[in-house]
Amino acid sequence: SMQCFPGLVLALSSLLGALALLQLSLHLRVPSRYGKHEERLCRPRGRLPARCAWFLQELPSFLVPALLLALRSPPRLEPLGCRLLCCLFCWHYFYRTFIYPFFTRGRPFPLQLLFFGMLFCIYNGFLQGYYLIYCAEYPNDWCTDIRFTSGLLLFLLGMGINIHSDLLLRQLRKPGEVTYKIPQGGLFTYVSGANYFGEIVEWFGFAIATWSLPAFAFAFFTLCCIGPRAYHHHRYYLKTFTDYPKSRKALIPFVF
Ligand code: NDX
Repeated sequence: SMQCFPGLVLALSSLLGALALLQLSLHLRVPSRYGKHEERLCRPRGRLPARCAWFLQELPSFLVPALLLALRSPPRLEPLGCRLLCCLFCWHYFYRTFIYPFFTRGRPFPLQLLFFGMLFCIYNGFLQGYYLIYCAEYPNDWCTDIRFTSGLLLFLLGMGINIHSDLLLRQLRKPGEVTYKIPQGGLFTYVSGANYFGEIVEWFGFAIATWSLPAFAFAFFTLCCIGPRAYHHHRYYLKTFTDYPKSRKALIPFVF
């Protein structure tokens, strides 16, 4: 049966950090080509409806850690922190896999990115799940540690912002519509990338709560991946809408 190999965790986390830097260097200037940054009507056949695409892409991030948690024998009962944290991760991806895709009104998603996105989700789902189920050691009172409680609070706050902002974006369109409008309300009052801001806060909260290398590597990846994307969205809005709110920032309210 499986056991903890600390070297494997270190290697996979380092590679995740390296992928973050690669992602940053590839997409700081040019955005990832999906959604509003995909050239219109190019490769019409190489796409899948947004619903299927997001479902398939994010499913492994839910399934892999959920299976690791369920199948570990003997089941890991101590300490509580490990299971709780693994459940938090799965909870986010339950939303992203089983709820978000069924309501999205997004444009068809490029197959090629879907393929890499799935690989990424398998990789990260395995790393986070494997670490928490097989490697992590927490004192039995971790749930009352300031890192756990403040991290959990940030996680919940970020998740709330992320889900609320996803909802506001979805309401900009009627079913079947694919046009872009100026997002309004919630944190969009302050930033163009409100959903991304929420997601970044969420994963840094998770990293603080787990206090682990894999979780910090993933938070860093998230920052490198969707941080620049928020900036590209912001530039797109400024270019497209002459009446775009002048005081709105790209990612961080009042700052950047
Ligand atoms: N999926 C994370 N790199 C990514 C997919 C692509 O979950 O190989 C990262 C994620 C993957 C990427 C993933 C990782 C890196 C990959 C990349 C492909 C290549 C790359 C694998 C896994 C790679 C190397 C080589 C380095 C390994 O039509 P539409 O779709 O634009 O409609 C949109 C709509 N909308 C509007 N509607 C009306 N008016 C407007 N003004 C609108 N603006 C937007 O709202 C969508 O339907 C919806 C949301 O759009 P958008 O663009 O704001 O968000 P989106 O980027 O689609 O993300 C959706 C949610 C969001 O909450 C975000 O926080 C979360 O997913 N997310 C997204 C990306 C990554 C991630 C989280 C994370 O890293 N944690």
